[in-house]
Amino acid sequence: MRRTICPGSFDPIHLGHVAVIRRACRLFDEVIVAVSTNPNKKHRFDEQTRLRLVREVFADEPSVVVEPLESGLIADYAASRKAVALVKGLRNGADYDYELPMATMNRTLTGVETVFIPGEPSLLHLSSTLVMEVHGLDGDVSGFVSPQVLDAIKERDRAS
Ligand code: COD
Repeated sequence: MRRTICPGSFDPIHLGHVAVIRRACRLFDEVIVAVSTNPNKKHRFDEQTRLRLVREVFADEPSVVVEPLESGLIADYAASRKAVALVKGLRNGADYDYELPMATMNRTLTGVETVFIPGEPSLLHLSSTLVMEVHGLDGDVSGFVSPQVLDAIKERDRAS
């Protein structure tokens, strides 16, 4: 069983994330999508909502397991789950420059490899921040997120 971890804040998950995770499913037997919560950051969606949305989006993908990312080193988390690799999506050179030292550090710490998957060309412009900014300015984001996520974004509007 070859297991990998796709970590992210997924605040919220968008189609760029989904494309990378689906490709990871073709490379590994099990893909843990680990949803991170940074106590120093104000997330747009709480952890339970982000977990629920990722689970709903991948309800058709039996190899996906969704769980919260435990605090501490991601390399230790990967070791605790017996994952052979972390998967990171790359949008551009800036993502690569940010990720490369972490990949080397993680491999040095516990031997976990990092597999970089180049983002889907038509989705490289997507980030959760940009999706929410466009929505906040009344732009149509239905082409950038799954229907469940669009519903959650509209629900968040109603609650605010
Ligand atoms: N196309 C392809 N990939 C994309 C796209 C897109 N349009 N958008 C985002 N991605 C990728 C990102 O590059 C990232 O790999 C992943 O999807 C998740 O993205 P986000 O935005 O949800 O997640 P982030 O950027 O907030 O990252 C959260 C992490 C937990 C992954 C990050 O904080 C991290 O790596 N922390 C490591 C903590 C640690 O162990 N530190 C010590 C390191 S040595």
